[in-house]
Amino acid sequence: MVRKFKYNLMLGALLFSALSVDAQWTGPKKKPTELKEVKYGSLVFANRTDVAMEAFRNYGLGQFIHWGVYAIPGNEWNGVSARNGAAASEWIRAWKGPAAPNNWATIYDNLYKQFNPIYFDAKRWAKQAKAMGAKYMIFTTKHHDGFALWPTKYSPYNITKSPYKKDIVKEIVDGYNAEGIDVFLYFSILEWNNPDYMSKVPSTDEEKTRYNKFLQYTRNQLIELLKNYPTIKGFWFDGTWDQSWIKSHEFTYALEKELRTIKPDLIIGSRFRNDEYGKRHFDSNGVLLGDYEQGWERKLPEDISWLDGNDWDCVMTIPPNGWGYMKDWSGLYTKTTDDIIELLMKSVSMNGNFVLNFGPDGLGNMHPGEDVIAKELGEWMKVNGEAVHAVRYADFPKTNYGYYTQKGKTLYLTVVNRPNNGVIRIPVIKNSKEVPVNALILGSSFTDLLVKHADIGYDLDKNTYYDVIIPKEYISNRTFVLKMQLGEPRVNSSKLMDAKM
Ligand code: JFZ
Repeated sequence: MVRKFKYNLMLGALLFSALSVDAQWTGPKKKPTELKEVKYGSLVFANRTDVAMEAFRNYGLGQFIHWGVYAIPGNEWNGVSARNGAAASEWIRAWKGPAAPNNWATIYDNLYKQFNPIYFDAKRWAKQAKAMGAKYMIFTTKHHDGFALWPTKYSPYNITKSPYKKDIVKEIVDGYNAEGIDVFLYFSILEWNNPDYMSKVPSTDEEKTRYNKFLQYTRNQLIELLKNYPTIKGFWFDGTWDQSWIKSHEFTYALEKELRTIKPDLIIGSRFRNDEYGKRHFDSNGVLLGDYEQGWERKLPEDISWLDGNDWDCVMTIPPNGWGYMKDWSGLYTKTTDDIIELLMKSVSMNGNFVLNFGPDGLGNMHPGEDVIAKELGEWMKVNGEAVHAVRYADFPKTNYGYYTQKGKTLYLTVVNRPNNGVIRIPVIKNSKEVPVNALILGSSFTDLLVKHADIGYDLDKNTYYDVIIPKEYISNRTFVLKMQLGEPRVNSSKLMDAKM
């Protein structure tokens, strides 16, 4: 028993270290020292400039929803928590360790017979997402457990066999589209309970036949999704790290090509496939494999230079790591609305989309903690959304006050750290033709702040400084946004100072 438990812990450690190997793609990039011939590399090659991709760049904020039969247990079973035995709440089928029920996988694989989310109303979720300021959403059509939330022709393990019966993916797509929100479909390649699936490279003839069947099944389902839901904007792939898939580079290359032929403006992230050397996310020459970097999961780049000009998204949980419904949030650090706002602004300030995850329960309601965050974030977005949507990186030196974003001649500074002296001192790069000329605080009556050239001269890099004065009377209890217009510099200081202040 003890030995078995240790073994399971080891398995868990192995799993986590495998995942942290995955996470290597999310640091600054190391350029390959020599170029290789890559046959199964990128199918995109240049940053796309079509309408769909431009829309992607303008989203700013998105919503992720992880929903499936794992919502029924909500990370526990008969009052016993799976916290120490499962990698995450939506991973509960893989629950190991002494607390896991006997025959747990069998129990889990029968949960669909109880899946009946009587309170599910896609329109209500979509309205909430819209009020929160989300411009796109990503929905789990099928997670690692293999249960399809749409009536797929290619597997009996789907929503029509549940008491709910109706096509949830269709309800989501229609409900969100009606609110003007674009929909992306999350799709896990790997399946835990599919007899044709295997994680290792198939070696015997029998295995090869079986795995080929699995590959065809995957292709059929993806084409089916594109046909059933023609308004979707893209796929968000997952579960692509197993050797079986990695060694299928010829197949996955052809499949990506086929999907892009069916829908030329389809958006696919870098988590779909790898090149013939097994390099994932980026090929062996460092070229992005897809339309955007899809590796920023629960973490953010530190600097825009880490991104090499690529588009990207950051997907983020509210609890530490739980994507599906987690009934019990106690004893965990769950992110606050302020945390979320900061992560959002850090993302958009580096041209990324921030996608906040929700894990609704088995009846179709969001977790009460998620409802609170959606409401508070929505209130903030209502006032400050213009600093989030359709903005770009602003080429101003990094500042400790917060995060810049820019839209044409408008510069936004989301102030996370309000200075005690009321002076927001903005460094402007040497010879810049664009400096702040006026400023207001979004959502306040302070519409004409004092903006002046800081009379401290140039620093040794010949940068100069502009001061925006925040009135003492302005009471802020949350991050606020300075909106500034950029214009020609009117002053020319000749002073020189020693140190940056
Ligand atoms: C995957 C899933 O296993 C998880 O359940 C959830 O759906 C999430 C969005 O995606 O988890 C991962 C995948 C990749 C990494 C970490 C967790 N990674 O690259 O570090």
